[in-house]
Amino acid sequence: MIALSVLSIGLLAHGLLTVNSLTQSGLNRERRLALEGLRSQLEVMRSWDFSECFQAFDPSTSNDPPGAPGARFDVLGLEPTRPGDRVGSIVFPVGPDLLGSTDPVLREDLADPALGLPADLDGDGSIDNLPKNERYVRIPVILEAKWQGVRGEHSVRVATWLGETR
Ligand SMILES: [Ca+2]
Ligand SMILES: [Ca+2]
Repeated sequence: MIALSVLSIGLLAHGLLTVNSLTQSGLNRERRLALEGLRSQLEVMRSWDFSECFQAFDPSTSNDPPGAPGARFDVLGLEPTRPGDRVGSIVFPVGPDLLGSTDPVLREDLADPALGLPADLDGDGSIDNLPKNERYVRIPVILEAKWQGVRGEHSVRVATWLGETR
């Protein structure tokens, strides 16, 4: 009888373990899809004319070059956390324009360690508070995927730098 109980507990534990590892493998699969989605979005961004990269992928539509994809993107195989939303987001270091425009502008003087700032983005050797939208030689960027997965909401993010490649 004692042996049977132990066996039952053993089977139960095994059953839980199987469910857990199935869930875990589902989560691992989702993470792989998310990272693959971020990698391919980064390729899309790197294929753009670098001088228009910020304008094409920032959240503002008022500065868009023709065909600008914007700051949100889909990730193949993953569902957004809210219906009608998109899984992927692009985050640049933007802040208020001290010269007066209403759209947030690319800034190099922000205290944002996650993006590696402050840092000289226009290559003039100093860090100031002027907009760098029109003149930059490198930009830090964070790509994030946030999705509704097997265990609820999940997200992964990668931080990298974009620069002139030619
Ligand atoms: Ca734009
Ligand atoms: Ca500078």
